[in-house]
Amino acid sequence: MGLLTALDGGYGDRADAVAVDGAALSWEQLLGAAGAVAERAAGAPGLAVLARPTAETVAAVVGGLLAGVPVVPLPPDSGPVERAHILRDSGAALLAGTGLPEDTEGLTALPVDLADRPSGAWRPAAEDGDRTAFVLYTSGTTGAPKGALIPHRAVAAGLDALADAWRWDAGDTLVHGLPLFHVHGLVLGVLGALRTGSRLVHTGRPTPAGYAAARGSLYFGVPTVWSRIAADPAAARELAGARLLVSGSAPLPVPVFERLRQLTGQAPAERYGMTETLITVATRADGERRPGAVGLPLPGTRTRLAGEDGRPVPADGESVGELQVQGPTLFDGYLGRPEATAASWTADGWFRTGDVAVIGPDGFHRIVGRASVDLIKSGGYRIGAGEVEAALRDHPGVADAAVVGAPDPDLGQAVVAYVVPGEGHGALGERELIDFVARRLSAHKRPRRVVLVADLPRNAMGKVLKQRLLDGGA
Ligand code: MCA
Ligand code: AMP
Repeated sequence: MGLLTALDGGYGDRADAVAVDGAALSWEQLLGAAGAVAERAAGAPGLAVLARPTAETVAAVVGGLLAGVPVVPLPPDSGPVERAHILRDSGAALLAGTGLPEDTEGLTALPVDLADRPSGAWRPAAEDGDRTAFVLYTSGTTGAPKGALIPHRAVAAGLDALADAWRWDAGDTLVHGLPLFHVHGLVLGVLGALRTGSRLVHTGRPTPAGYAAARGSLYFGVPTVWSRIAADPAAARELAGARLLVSGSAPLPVPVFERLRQLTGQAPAERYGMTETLITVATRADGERRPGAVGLPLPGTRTRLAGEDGRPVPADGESVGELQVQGPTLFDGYLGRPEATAASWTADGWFRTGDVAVIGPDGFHRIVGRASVDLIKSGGYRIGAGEVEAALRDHPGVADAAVVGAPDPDLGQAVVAYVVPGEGHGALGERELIDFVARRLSAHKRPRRVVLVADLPRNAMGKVLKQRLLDGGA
C-alpha cells in the first residue's frame, strides 16, 4: 500500500500486529477496517479524525491515507473554539472516529467500526507523493493554530531516514503511549511501525507501568515520560532488554539521560524535529549517544546556522545561531496562509525553525533554546502564548493577560498566566480561569497557574516584558 508497506503482506501477519490500549488487530484486519473508511472517504476534500488513542483512530487515519484524502487529526480534548477552528479551517468534509460529538460543525459523521470491510470493488488511490497526507494543526506565537500541509513524500522520506538511523525493521516491537494527533505519536509512532513492519504496542497513556509491561525493543517518549520513568526505578529496569530508547519533542535534561543510563544500562537516543519538518536530526543507533545533543542530520537533510542578521554562523561547537534546514521531509506550507508560509523560509530557500542551536565540528547538533519566548513546550506539546492569552482575554473579568512557559521539573515548561482583572468584576478565581481556557482550547493549553497582577511590565513600545515575569518581577 505504498507508504504503509506492512499492509501489503510482505512481512507476513500476526494477530497482535497493532495493539492500541489493549485492542489488538492483525495487519489484515487493519487493512479491512481502513479500507471500509477509505471507500466512504474517497473524493472528500479532507477527513478529520477524532484522534483518541484507539485502534479505530489508527483505522481512520490509515483509511484516509489509502483514499488519498488529507487526514486532519483532531485532538480529542479540544474545546469547542479550537475544534471549530480546525474543522472549518481545514475544509474537511467528514469527521471519523468513535463517540463523535453531536455538533460536528457541519461535517458528515463517519463512525468507524473495526468489523467493517470494504466492498470487493474497492481499491486504494494511486500513489502520489505530492498529495497531502496530513493537515497538522500547530501553534505559532500568536493567533489560532495553522494547518501544516505534510505530503506523502515527506512522510515516506522521514520514516525511511529514521529506519536507517535506528536500524528499525520488522524484527522490532515499537512501544509508546503518545497522542495520536502529532508527528511524534502518529507519524513516527503509528505510520513508522506500518512502514517498517514492526509490531506496535500503544499503551493508551505513556505511563511508566505501561511502558514496563509492554516488553518492546524500541521505545518512544517525550522527556516528561522519560523523567517519570527515571523516577520509577522498578519500571525503568524493565526496559533493560530494549534495543533503543528514543527521546524527542523537547530537550531531555542531562540528569534524566544519566539516570536512565544507570537504570536501564543504555543511554537514550535523542532526536529533533518539528511538525513542519518532521524529524531532521537524530542520534544513530550505532552512533554516539551524547547527553544534551540531538545527533546528526538525517540522510538527505542539510542544516545550517544563521545569526540575527542572517549571516552564516560557524559550526564550531560554540557559536549559537538559528537552525535552518532543507531536505525531503519538509512540509508544503500552511493551509491558506501564504504570508506565514513565505515568512518561514529564507530568501535562499531554507526553512527557519525558530530554534537556537550549536553545531559541532563533528556535526553533532545541540538545541539551546527557542528564539521566541512565546512558543512554549510543555510535556512535549507546543503551545502558543498568544492563543492562550486570547482565550483568557475572552473572559469578561480579564482586562489583560500574558502567558509564559515557566521552568518545570516534570513538564520542561509549565503554562503560567499573569492576569490583570477588569474593574468591577469582583474576585477572579484561578480555577475559573483555568477551566475557562479548557472549555475553549485543548486541555494541555490550560495554565497550570494563574497569577493576578495589577499591571503587566511593559517596555517603552508597550510590549510585555515576559522575561521579567519569568524572573519573578511581575
Ligand atoms: C493538566 N491537568 C490539569 C491541568 N493540566 N488539571 C487542572 N489544571 C491544569 N492546568 C490534569 C490532566 O488533565 C490530567 O488529568 C492530570 O492533570 C495530569 O496531567 P499532566 O501532568 O499533564 O500529565 P499527563 O496528562 O499524563 O500529561 C503528560 C504527558 C503529556 C503524558 C507527558 O503531556 C503528553 O502526552 N505529551 C506528549 C506531547 C506530544 O506528543 N508532543 C509531540 C508533538 P487526568 O489524569 O484526569 O487526565 S510533535 C513534535 O514535537 C515533534 C515533531 C517531535 O520532535 O516529536
Ligand atoms: P512541534 O511542532 O510540536 O513538533 O514542536 C517542534 C519543536 O519542538 C521544535 O521547534 C523544538 O523547539 C522542539 N523540539 C523537538 N525535539 C527537540 C529536542 N530533541 N530537543 C529540544 N527541542 C526539541
